[in-house]
Amino acid sequence: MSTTRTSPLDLTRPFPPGFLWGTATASYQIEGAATEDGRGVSIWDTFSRRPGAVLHGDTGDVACDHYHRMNQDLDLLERLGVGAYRFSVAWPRVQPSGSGPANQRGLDFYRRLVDGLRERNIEPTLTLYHWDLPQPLEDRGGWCERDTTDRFADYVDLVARSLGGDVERWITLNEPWCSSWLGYGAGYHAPGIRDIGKAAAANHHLLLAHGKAIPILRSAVDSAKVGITLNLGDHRPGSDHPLDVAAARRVDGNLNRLFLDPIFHGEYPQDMLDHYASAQPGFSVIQDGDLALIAQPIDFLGVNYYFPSTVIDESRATEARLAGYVVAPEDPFPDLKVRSLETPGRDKTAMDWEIHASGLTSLLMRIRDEYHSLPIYITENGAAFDDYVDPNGQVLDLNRIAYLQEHISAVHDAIDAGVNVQGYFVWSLLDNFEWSFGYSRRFGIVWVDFPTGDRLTKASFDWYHDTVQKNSVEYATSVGSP
Ligand code: GCO
Repeated sequence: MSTTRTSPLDLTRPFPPGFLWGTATASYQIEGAATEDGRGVSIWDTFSRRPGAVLHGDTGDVACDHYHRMNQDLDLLERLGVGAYRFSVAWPRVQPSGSGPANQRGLDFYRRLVDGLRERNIEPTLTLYHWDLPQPLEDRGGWCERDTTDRFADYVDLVARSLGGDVERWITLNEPWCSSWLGYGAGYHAPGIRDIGKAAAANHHLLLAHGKAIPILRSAVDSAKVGITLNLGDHRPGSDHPLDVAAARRVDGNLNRLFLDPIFHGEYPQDMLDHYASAQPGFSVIQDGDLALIAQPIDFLGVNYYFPSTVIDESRATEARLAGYVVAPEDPFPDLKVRSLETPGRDKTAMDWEIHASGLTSLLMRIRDEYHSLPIYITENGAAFDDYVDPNGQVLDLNRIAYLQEHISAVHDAIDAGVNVQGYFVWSLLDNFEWSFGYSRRFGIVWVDFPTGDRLTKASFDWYHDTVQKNSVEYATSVGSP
C-alpha cells in the first residue's frame, strides 16, 4: 500500500496496515517493590544510594509501584489501544544473586504481566536486560568480566523457558552503549566507574552476551523474533574543518559503529580499535570466535532515538565561542576530545536535548544504506517536559504532542523513502525514575503522582490513542530540514 498523501490538501499520513504501535517502560524505572518476593539487589539499588549519584537521592525502591499496580497499568494500556507493550525483566527478580536456580516468585510476576497483556490482545515485547545487573555479579567485575556473559546466558535460558510460549518478540539488551560507556566510562550510570579501558571491555562483553543469547532464544522459543535495541544518533560536524569532521567521526564510531559494525558486519571499526588501543583491558578481551557469535542473524533492530548532536574538535572550542557559538563546557568522554555545539534557535526538552526530528529520518536511511534492510522498530522515542497538573486537573502537554507528531512524521518520511520500519514505541507509558535525574524528569504520557502513586492520563495519551486508532499521523510542518 502507498503511504503517500492522496491530495495536496489532505494532511493525513497513513502508515502501512499492520504497523505496530506501542509504548515502553523498564523494570527498575517503574516496578518498585525492591525487596519483595525474593528480589535481589541490582547495581542501580547500590548506585542510587551513593551520595550525589542521583538527583535528590532518589532511588527505584518504590518508583511507580507498578509491581503492585500492574492491573491498573494493564488497563491503561488497553485504553490506549496499543498493539504492543515493551517492558523489561529484572534479572535480580529471576536470579537474586545473578546465578543459580530461578526465583519462582520473580518469574510469576512476569507471567501475570504477560498473561494480562495477552488477555487484552497486546503483544509483549520483552527486553532481557535494561541495566539492572545483579550486584553480586558486579562485585566480581560485572560486564568487564567474560564470566558475566555466561551468567547472562543462563538467565536468558530461565526466562525463555518460563515465558517463551507467550512472548514472540525478544530484545536481548537495551542500549549497551549506556551500560558500558556511561556505566564504566563516564560513571554517570551504575556501577559508576570511570575507566575507559573497562568501558571498552564492557562494550565487547555486552555484545558477546547478546550473541550468546540468540541461539538460546531460538531453541527455547519456536517462533522467537530476536533483536537488540541500540541508542543511535545522527552526529554531525559543526563545520567542514577536517578536525571537526574527524571529531564527528569519533563520536559516530563510539556511539554507533562500535555496535552496528560488529552486529551487522562481524567486525569492530578499525579506527575505533586504533583509538582505544592503549586502553586496558579494552578490546584486548576479544577472543577467537566472539565476532561470529555477535554477528549471528537477528530478526529486527530496535532503535532508540531522542536527539542529534553537532560536534567540533576540542581544540577549536575557544574559536567557536569567539564566533558566538554556545559550546558545552566539557565532554563526558575525555578520550574523544570533542565538544558539543548548541544549534542556535533550536527548541530543547527538559533534558536539555535539542529537538530535531529529521535526524531520525536520516539515521534510519543510513542504517538501511550501510547495514541492513531488516525490520526496524523504534523501540523508544519521547520527551521530558516540565509538565504540571493544571487547576482543572489536567496535564495539557502540548509540547510532548508536538514532539511525538514531528517524530512519528519523521518515521513516516523514512518509510516513504523505503526504510523497513515496522513499529514505533513511545517512551514512556508512565512518568518514572529517569536514572541519574531521579523523578525530576517526566517522560510519561501518563502522569504519576509519586507520593500517592495515582495515575492521570495526559493530553498526549489521548492524542496517541487517536494516532493508534487512525494508524496515521497529521503531517508535521515543523520537522525542518536535515
Ligand atoms: C535510555 C533508556 C530509558 C530512558 C529514556 C529517556 O535511553 O536511557 O532506554 O530507560 O529512560 O531513554 O532517557
